[in-house]
Amino acid sequence: MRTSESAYDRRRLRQWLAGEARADGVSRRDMLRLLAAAGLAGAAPVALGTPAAAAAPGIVKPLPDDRFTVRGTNAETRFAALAGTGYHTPNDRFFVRNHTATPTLSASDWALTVHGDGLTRDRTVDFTLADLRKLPSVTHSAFVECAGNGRSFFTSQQRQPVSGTAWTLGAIGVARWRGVRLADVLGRAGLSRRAVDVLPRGLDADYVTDDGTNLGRVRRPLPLSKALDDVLLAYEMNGEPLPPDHGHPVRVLVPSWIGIASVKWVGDIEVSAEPLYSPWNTDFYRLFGDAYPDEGSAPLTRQTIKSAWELDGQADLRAGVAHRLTGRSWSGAGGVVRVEVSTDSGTTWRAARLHDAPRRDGWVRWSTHWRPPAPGPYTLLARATDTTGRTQPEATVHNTQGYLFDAVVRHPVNAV
Ligand SMILES: Nc1nc2c(c(=O)[nH]1)N[C@H]1C(S)=C(S)[C@@H](COP(=O)(O)O)O[C@H]1N2
Ligand SMILES: [Mo]
Repeated sequence: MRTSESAYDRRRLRQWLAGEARADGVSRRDMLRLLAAAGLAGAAPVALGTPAAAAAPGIVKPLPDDRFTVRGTNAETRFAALAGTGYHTPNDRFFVRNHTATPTLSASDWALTVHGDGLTRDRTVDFTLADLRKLPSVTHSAFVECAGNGRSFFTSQQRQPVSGTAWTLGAIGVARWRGVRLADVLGRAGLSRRAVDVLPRGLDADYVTDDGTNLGRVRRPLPLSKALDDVLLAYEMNGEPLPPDHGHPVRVLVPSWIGIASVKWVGDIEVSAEPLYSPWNTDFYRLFGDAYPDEGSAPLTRQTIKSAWELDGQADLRAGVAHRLTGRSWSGAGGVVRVEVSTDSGTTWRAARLHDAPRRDGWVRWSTHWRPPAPGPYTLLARATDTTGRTQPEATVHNTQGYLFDAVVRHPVNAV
């Protein structure tokens, strides 16, 4: 289709402008001519000649190699960089998942528009940041975790193909969020008894898929019951104004649900008397595959259960010496009450020591001691159980987009 082709082309050109596309063998003059033809003239290319791996395109904060692994427009936290950092993930180590790029928004110009036929008299109400700050504030510790966190293990452990960003386990962070209850804002806007769905939408650029389809701005409907329960409009993260990459000035924060629900840079919220659909609760964020119906599972909500060692893969550990090894486990269904670890590929298991009380929206830190008996390769395993009795299985049932990986991850290390 012509329109989608030209949208794709414009997107690529914009990527080139941002220094994120390679144009090997094409002269700068030719690129500028293409830009002019696409109506993008006047925009100045940045950082021409920067090595591709230096940064994730569109992410504002620094992404040093020892803290992040850059994956396309996203940055994954390295678990090894969390060792000793405390319960909350520092903002400078918190993973970033961007469909496009972090927009530059000014807090003083920002306003949230609440609208739709789920409001009394179908009105439209605007809230500035100052308006939100006048409402009672709430502080809540909660993880944000991408639905695709752990996706790469479908391939590396289960030999199954999946589409999407090949995260290991670092597409999660826990922060102390401060903001206002969405329920309070909807109440002030005038919620009608007919309201059923709430659709927050980001102010970042339209998302254009790899095949050139423009899906519009990131938006995902939330059932009213969840919206009125524990959802926040957050303006602070770990005691600081929300950083640009995490939704400045205001994001939605949906505790215990998959990350896509927590829309960043929220600009408007539609309140609807009918159920709403967007690509993010139809084509994406359902389970598709042999084990699921053709239309996919119901839209995904709660996160699943996982564990991670605070060690790089293939980390070197000295043989014959006792090491204190640490990690974290979490579950969207209930707090983690038990973590078992194995240092011999799963032959024997023992309990890890837990350092936090179980909390559904957060994680528990744990530790264990291990003396690698002799030099050579070893596989470390960790398996969590939550308050609902759910435990990590040996394998996750396959789904084509690689969501909700919950199986025990095999973590290779080398005793040296
Ligand atoms: N507006 C907007 N909101 C968004 C996204 C986005 O690209 N644009 N990504 C979503 C996804 S898929 C995830 S996992 C989380 C990531 O939040 P973080 O970047 O603050 O870690 O934000 C969600 N909210
Ligand atoms: Mo995500």
